[in-house]
Amino acid sequence: EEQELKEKKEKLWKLLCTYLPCDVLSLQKSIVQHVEYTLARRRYKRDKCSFYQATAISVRDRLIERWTDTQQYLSSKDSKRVYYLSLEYLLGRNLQNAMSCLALRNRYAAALEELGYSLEELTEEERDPGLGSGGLGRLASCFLDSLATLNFGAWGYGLRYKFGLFEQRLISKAQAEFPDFWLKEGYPWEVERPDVQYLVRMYGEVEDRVDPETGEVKVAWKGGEDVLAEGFDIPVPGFHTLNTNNLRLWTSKASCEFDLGSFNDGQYYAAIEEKERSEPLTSVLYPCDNNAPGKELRLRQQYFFVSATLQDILRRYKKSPSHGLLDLPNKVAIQLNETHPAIAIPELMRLLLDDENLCWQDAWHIVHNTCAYTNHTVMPEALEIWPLPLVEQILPRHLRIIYEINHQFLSEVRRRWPGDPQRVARMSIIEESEPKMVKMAHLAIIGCHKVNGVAQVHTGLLCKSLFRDFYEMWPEKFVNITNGVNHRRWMLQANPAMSAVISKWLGTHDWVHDLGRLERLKELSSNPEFQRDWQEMKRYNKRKLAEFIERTCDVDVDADAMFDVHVKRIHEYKRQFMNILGVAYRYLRILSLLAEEKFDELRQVVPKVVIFAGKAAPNYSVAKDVIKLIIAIADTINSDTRIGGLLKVVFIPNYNVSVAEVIIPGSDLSQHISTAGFEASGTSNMKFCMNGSLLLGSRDGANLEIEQSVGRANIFMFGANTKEVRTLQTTMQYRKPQLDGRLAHVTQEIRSGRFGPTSFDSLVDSLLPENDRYMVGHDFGSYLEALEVSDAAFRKPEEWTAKTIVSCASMSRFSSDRCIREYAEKIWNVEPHQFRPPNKNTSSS
Ligand code: GL2
Repeated sequence: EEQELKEKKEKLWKLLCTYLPCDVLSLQKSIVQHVEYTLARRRYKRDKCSFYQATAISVRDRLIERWTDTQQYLSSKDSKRVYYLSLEYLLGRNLQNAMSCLALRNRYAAALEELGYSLEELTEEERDPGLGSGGLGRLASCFLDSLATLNFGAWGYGLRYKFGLFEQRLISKAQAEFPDFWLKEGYPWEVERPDVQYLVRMYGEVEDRVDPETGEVKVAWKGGEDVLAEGFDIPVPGFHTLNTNNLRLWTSKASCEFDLGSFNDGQYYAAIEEKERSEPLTSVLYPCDNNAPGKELRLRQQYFFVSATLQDILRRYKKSPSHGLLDLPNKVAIQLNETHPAIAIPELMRLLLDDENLCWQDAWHIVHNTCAYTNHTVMPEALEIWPLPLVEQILPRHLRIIYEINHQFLSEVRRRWPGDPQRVARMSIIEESEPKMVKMAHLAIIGCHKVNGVAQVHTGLLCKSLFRDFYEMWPEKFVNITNGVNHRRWMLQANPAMSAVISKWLGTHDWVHDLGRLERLKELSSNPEFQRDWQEMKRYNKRKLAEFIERTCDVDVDADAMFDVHVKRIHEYKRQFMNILGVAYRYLRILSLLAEEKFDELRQVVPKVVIFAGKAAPNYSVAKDVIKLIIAIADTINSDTRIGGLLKVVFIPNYNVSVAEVIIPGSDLSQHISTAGFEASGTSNMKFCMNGSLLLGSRDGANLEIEQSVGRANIFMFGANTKEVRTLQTTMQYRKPQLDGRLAHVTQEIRSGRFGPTSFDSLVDSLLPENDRYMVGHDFGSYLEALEVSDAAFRKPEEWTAKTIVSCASMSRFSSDRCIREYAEKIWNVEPHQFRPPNKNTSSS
């Protein structure tokens, strides 16, 4: 009997150990069942939202099995894990990505078709989780995708902001912000983990305690407030591999340890209110891009995030009985995405010293060899510094640790450079200002074994100027890893038409795994038939974008015009202002050609649609003025019937990942025109090139490396380089060059009310040489010339098409796969481990 029972059990387990079936009928069943049982909706009611959610949950079911298996497999391998700590992620929509990863896209599309839905329409139901403000957050998401695809055991950690980056609407010709409650309909991709909770303490005071036995002084952190962190997990699938990683996002909850004393005093409501105070901690994402807001809540968010994450990492690590803490750096790599999570350095020290009772040297060895820091900006206003009194108030124990780190570090500096007090002051973590400030970048550099910049020129600036003292001290600590993007999202998913053409002409899909395979397209770049396919594909994408523009901006644009795109956060250094001034110049020139009846020259004008999109931080008034100016100029131009279809200008509202997926494939030319030395890398430049759009770029960030890859003939570069900008910044103060005549004319027209009643005085005044920090005046002439060169190139369709093909085919270096391999080798020292189940049915892939 016992034997029989055992056999029965084994049979049952075998049955249960099979992956969920993935034939079309089973997918349909699972969708309909989720509509009925998970969502409790009527299955016959046609309701896109429910069907989207049910489909998402059905896909998630299939991810979960791989996800739990991957985690178990990696634990059994005892392989080193990577933890990516980022306060921001811009995941984009997940439905199509997950289906493609599972290789089930076609089957789901067929299943839905028979149920009366198209995959495309359901895709539109998904809201973007806007948990980031710009390129840094999107980069983190590309990294998660590549980590899973390349079979690295890696977890992302972040915060589950209740309100993501605000929704931008254009009201009264200006930006208006609305809360983005992305969780309104629930987020079907996440799994709540009520069993994963940690207490995070803030405030309180520290006390020195002498151990009566050893005489050793121990620091105790007492009092303060506890907040509860609870995890929500989102599976991160790899593409065509079973490996599925995890993104764990923390939400703050009231800690359940109520003050019983207050209850008994009849203070029931007061006690609950007090505890509820912790709820707002993860309510909102700070919307500033490349700017450190310096708010108390932000520091609390950062610490809350870091503390919960490190407790979670240590708990997982300690689960294995063979793991001694000193071995942590061999099993765990922690990557700090910017300094936002840099408080991890003293927090990990605290956990090791106070909770694990390690000595300082051991704790420091562990922290230093486990953590690494990526810098994403050299802009002073983006470098995080915290008022020391604030740190002392919220994190008194950490301040003590920071003092000790600084003390030991500065002793080393003094030993290396005796008699150089200025150097000591420059390198200190504490800035001796009033009030004193804590420099998070210094803390991160000192506490980490590697520091990396995100493009060659950017890393060069870190070593030569921003962190020069540190580079002199530890040259081997600094490495460059140029950014990359996930080409599977930005080509395969966003541009299926192009992917089909590429696969057809290469005769294989293998480029999806290895972007280097695209190189073979270069030989075909002048083949007339290939060119025809390519041009048709571009026109198709442009028509889709034109429809989108009609829907969102109510402007009718001609898909045969050149689509010239400038989309990114609105920032002075990104110089959308320069672009719109150039647009105004083009308009005025067309008008003067018309007035002078120069019809031959008019025929030479390339019809153009200039497309802007991007959000301005709500309190960044200059950036909001730039949006107003763009809208004012667009209105004037679009309603001027004299110029016919020669020029149109649109500002597409609420730029986000999904909007980018429509805009980028439909562009001919894209602008990346930051002042040299300000854009650390830029990543949309890579996405545009991958989609057969040519770059018009300044000599900044990754533009320079893109130029090397695509060749000078296939990119339009202009303006001062970083070195020249540096010199100009000092000389312009007293040399005051004359404003370019064309620029002077445009600004005069703006002031005179040609583009509406607002004179935009403060914007226009910013062009005066003494104010022109971003060199708009200096670069304007060469900018216009680059535009002319691009116009001339566009007039020759075959040559233009060949350029776009070569440019796309040269992008292999800019895949996030390459980038992740470099991190793995240069910083993390990790190997991939691919999970292959021994006895599961894996027919789905
Ligand atoms: C940024 C840089 O500005 C941008 O140039 C870079 O491409 C990304 C990713 O490395 O990081 N830094 C930053 O704070 N934001 C960025 O986009 N928000």
